[in-house]
Amino acid sequence: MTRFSALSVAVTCAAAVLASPALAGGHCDRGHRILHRMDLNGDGGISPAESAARGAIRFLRWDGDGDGAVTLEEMMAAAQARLAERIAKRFARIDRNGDGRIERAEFDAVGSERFARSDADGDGVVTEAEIRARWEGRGDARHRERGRREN
Ligand SMILES: [Ca+2]
Ligand SMILES: [Ca+2]
Ligand SMILES: [Ca+2]
Repeated sequence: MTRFSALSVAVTCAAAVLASPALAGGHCDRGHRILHRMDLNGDGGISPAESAARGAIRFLRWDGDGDGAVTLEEMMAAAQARLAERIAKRFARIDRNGDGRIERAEFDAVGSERFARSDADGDGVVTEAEIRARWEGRGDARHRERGRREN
């Protein structure tokens, strides 16, 4: 998604969310998250200055050597750093005893727990509604996590 279309979604969803807050947890969830991230002064809308500020932060993050230009290598390095951070966190979550190895039992335990969390009503079957509810919840969790990282 280009920055412009992300902004359009955010603005459209902001209007919908303001009209009906219940929509915030539905199909506008992504737009709502984008809006929340970009609306720096919290007035419920994204100004050109806020959009530019968001872009400037991303540019600074990408411009590893700070020479005012982003090379492909710098963009790759930024992406790899993010990916490495994500994988390290995931590894730490699965490696329950922290011995630096994911044993099969640790791996299987995570899978069983994931299934149990998804099967909200505990009937032994994960339905589409349960999957959807879980993904919407994850979206909120990621939003909170991102908010923590950026603050
Ligand atoms: Ca550079
Ligand atoms: Ca382990
Ligand atoms: Ca179920």
